[in-house]
Amino acid sequence: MTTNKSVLGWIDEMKQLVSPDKMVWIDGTKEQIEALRAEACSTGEMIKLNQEKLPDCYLHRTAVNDVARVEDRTFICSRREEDAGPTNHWKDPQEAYKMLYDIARGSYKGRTMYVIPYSMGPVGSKLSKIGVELTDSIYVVLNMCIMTRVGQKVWDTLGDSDEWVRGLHCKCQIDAEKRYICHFPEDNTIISVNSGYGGNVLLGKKCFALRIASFLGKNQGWMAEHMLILGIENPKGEIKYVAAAFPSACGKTNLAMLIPPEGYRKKGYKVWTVGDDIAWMRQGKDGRLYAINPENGFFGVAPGTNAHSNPNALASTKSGTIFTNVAHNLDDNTVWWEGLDKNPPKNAVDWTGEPWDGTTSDKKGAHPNSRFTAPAKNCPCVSPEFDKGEGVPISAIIFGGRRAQTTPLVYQSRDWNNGVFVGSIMASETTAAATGAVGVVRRDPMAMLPFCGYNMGDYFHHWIEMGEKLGGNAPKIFNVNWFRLDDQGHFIWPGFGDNLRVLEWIIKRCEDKVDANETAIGYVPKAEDINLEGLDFSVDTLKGILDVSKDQWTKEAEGIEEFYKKFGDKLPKELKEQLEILKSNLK
Ligand code: OXD
Ligand code: MN
Repeated sequence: MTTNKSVLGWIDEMKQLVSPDKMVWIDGTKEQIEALRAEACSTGEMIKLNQEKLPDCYLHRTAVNDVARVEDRTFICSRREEDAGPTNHWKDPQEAYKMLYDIARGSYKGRTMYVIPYSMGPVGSKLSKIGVELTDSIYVVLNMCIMTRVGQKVWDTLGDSDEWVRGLHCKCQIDAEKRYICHFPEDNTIISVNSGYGGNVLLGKKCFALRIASFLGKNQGWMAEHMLILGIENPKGEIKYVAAAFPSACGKTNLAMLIPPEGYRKKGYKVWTVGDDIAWMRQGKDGRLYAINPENGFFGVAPGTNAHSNPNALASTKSGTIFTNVAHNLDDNTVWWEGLDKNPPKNAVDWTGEPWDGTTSDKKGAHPNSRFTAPAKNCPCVSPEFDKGEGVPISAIIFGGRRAQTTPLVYQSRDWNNGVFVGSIMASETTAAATGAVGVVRRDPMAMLPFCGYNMGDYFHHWIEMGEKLGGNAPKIFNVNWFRLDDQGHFIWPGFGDNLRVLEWIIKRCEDKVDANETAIGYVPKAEDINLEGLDFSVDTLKGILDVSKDQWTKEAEGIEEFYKKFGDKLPKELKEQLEILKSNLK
């Protein structure tokens, strides 16, 4: 345990507030985890799955009103409203504490307080940070033990320091009307009440590793980003790393674990997964940008994950995994979700707990945002660098969204500031990862709209400043769009493993090995420079999705101008200039 006074003082204060019947210090040992699993199964909170087919795997169902992140109930409680900025919901911290303490007061009565010490990033790494989460949910404890590094080593590393993030989670009654996910960046504190859904309650993830960490990063000169990290190894054994930002449920996990197309595999190409959701990046001694994945597992979207789309993710879920809100196949006590295979179970229970016949029902068996929480070490292509903590040097930063039109398959920004502009204008059609309408185009700068813990105008400034600091060592910045549709509404680009063809072009550009066409928005590949070998895809079709339409981009520029107005004086002049350049290029 710990003798750290700031930790003990805060736990004591929270204990007085929530009045637990008992307290358990989580040490992350096998014995403790086993005992907690057994307890959760005895109360019905979790279901033990077929231990031969899925060893150490469990199923959990959330309340039906609690299945996704709740952006409209997520608040940044900075002292000044302006510091939360126009894209966040804000609450005055004094009022927020009062409201949350009123909700939390006495809410652990008859329950246990679990104290989870966790490290985001390998324990002890200079790039890592420590948090403590208090929760009354075994499900949260067991998920945190997969998603983060938990245990005594964390207390030992923390020592007497008071540099750690406080996180209080209270399930309360899962009352959607009193659900709040609040962040106090100036106090390193997170309070989440009335939810049991991962993105709202695994406080190390979105709340700490993105919202609080982005604020820390701005003040300390580093970056916390909603990015996967992957390494591409060429046949000579050289590995280049890229970090890529996509909005939620746009295929980050698939890209992070991509299987090279056969031709590439034969030549000796390999892909290594460092992270699938979050990157913390800092300038290294050699001046380059280094990234770690602060997480220790994958909280992936289940539907659509299958042996074709992501065999590595599927393999990662075969042991030690918690499934949330998927269908339960009663015949063999396993799990199923839409898109897993073409054999939905007949004798099953759907994600709401109702009997379900997948062969006849027109209802879904799994919720569209159902998840697996799987240990990273299970992943067949996990990077040997994963646990090292020094970080991997990033050659390219890639932005991407889900756009049926307008945005070409890939383009490169002209320079860093133009790349920041490209990130700032990212737009995507919404998905089921958050509550609200699905399929509506929304601007989601750097895929950080729901996750930036401070004023997004200041966040853009921070990006510009990082570029100045990195100078000639800065990664090159690109944008991709795997999601262009044809007239019948079908995806044109095959995606998945074939995305390596685009990554190869990106790496070649970083190495100055390939030319490009300059367009109004940046550099677009010459169609013949994307390797289509082994793919039934014509160069003409490729030209179609590399096209930059002046009409569409003129409309886009109007949309950007409108969006930029939100930021008022906070919009960096560098981005205003970039917009002017785009407009003049389109004339
Ligand atoms: C996630 C998300 O869970 O972005 O990663 O919603
Ligand atoms: Mn995410």
